[in-house]
Amino acid sequence: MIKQAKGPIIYFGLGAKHARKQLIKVSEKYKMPLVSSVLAKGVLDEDYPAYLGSTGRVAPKPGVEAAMATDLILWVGNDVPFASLLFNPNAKVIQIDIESTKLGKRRHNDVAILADAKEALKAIYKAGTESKPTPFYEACIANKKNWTEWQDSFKDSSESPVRPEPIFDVLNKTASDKAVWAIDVGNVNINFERLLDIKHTMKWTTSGKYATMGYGLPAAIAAKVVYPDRDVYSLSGDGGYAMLCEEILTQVKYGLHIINVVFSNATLGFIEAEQRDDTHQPLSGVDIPDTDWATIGKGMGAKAYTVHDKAEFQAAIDDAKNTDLPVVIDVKLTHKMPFTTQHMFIDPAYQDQKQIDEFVAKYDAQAIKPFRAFLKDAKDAQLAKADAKKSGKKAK
Ligand SMILES: Cc1cc2nc3c(=O)[nH]c(=O)nc-3n(C[C@H](O)[C@H](O)[C@H](O)COP(=O)(O)OP(=O)(O)OC[C@H]3O[C@@H](n4cnc5c(N)ncnc54)[C@H](O)[C@@H]3O)c2cc1C
Ligand SMILES: Cc1ncc(C[n+]2csc(CCOP(=O)(O)OP(=O)(O)O)c2C)c(N)n1
Ligand SMILES: [Mg+2]
Repeated sequence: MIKQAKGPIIYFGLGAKHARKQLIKVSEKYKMPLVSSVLAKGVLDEDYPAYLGSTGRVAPKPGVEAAMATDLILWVGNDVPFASLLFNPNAKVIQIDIESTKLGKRRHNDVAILADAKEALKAIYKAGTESKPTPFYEACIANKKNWTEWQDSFKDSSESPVRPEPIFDVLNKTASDKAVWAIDVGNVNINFERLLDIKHTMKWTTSGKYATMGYGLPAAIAAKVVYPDRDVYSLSGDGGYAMLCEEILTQVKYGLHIINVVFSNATLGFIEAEQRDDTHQPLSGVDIPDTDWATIGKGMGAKAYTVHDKAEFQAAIDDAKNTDLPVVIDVKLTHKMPFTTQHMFIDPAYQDQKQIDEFVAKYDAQAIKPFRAFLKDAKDAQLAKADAKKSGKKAK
């Protein structure tokens, strides 16, 4: 089945976290790009070219588009609740899970394999001969490159209030390879998912199944207690932070040097974007007061900073090295929201030009190309190569 497919992918979850090498070997041998659940971010290094990230509302564009274009999914140790909505409904599924109740639970499968992910992947690796790269495979890799370059183009943006990209650029450059990230619930899930260059040696957590706001601070406390020698960060929106900010007291009481970053945009942003952009309702109950989180943090005994741009954030991170206290960094963030990659307007082949123009202007998306364009380029390149080979043979 894998050999016959035009665009096979591997869709893995936390059940494959001990099978990093096998995922890569199967992907390379059969030329299958990799898409993961959100929680399985970090099983592979972010810069592995065929790893396209996750799929779903918080996911980056390459994973979402590959999931809609694939015709065969090798589904490994993955139990994403809404997965049936995220893929081409006609794609075939080969599912591997260690629990029989998970086989077919989220979506029909064509082949069910009750096995450990690592053992099953080893067997699949051995069973076949190497595949040549398909246009689908090449298009997925080109799509990821385009998306990464587009995101990177905002790293040094001087827009005010500051965008998330410059802040994540500092975190990517300063965090150690052993960093532990405790992520609250909101737009920070989207930004972390898309912008944090994870290494498989790092650890991270969020409230995956229940999406509980306020999770970031307590999770960071647990992380620092379990891993006292690793650098630990909590990343929260201002709404999530407000829910359990008193946990700074616990960090002070137990002398836990945690870097707590608050992304202050004076709104419950994730919900504001759902109301306005996804379901087109009037906004309701989302605005929250802009609050001086640094003063509150200082009041509780932390070292605290308010920052407005990349240089101030860098200075705060540098200065935080000089203290053993918990640290609060209140980032006064832009009100702009990341767009959901499930509702993009970027493809003139089937979308209205007026909507495309509005979308592109709103999100500075001029440099983003739709997956269809990469697929066409890859197909044309393979045809041209085949033609050149034929005419070369004739000339001989
Ligand atoms: C605000 C917010 C938004 C979110 N949006 C998204 C989104 O857009 N997309 C998304 O993907 N997620 C999203 N999530 C997370 C999502 O809800 C799920 O919690 C998560 O994706 C589940 O990940 P998982 O299936 O890898 O892990 P789990 O739920 O832990 O499932 C692991 C699976 O692996 C199996 N397994 C365990 N061990 C083995 C083994 N040795 N071999 C084989 N199988 C094994 C288990 O039986 C299980 O079926 C979001 C979360 C939040 C907070
Ligand atoms: C306890 C709880 N209440 C409500 C929600 C619904 N919800 C999900 S994200 C979100 C807004 C998050 O706002 P904020 O922390 O300010 O982050 P932002 O999206 O603005 O970056 C809300 C209300 C939730 N997930 N958990
Ligand atoms: Mg907010």
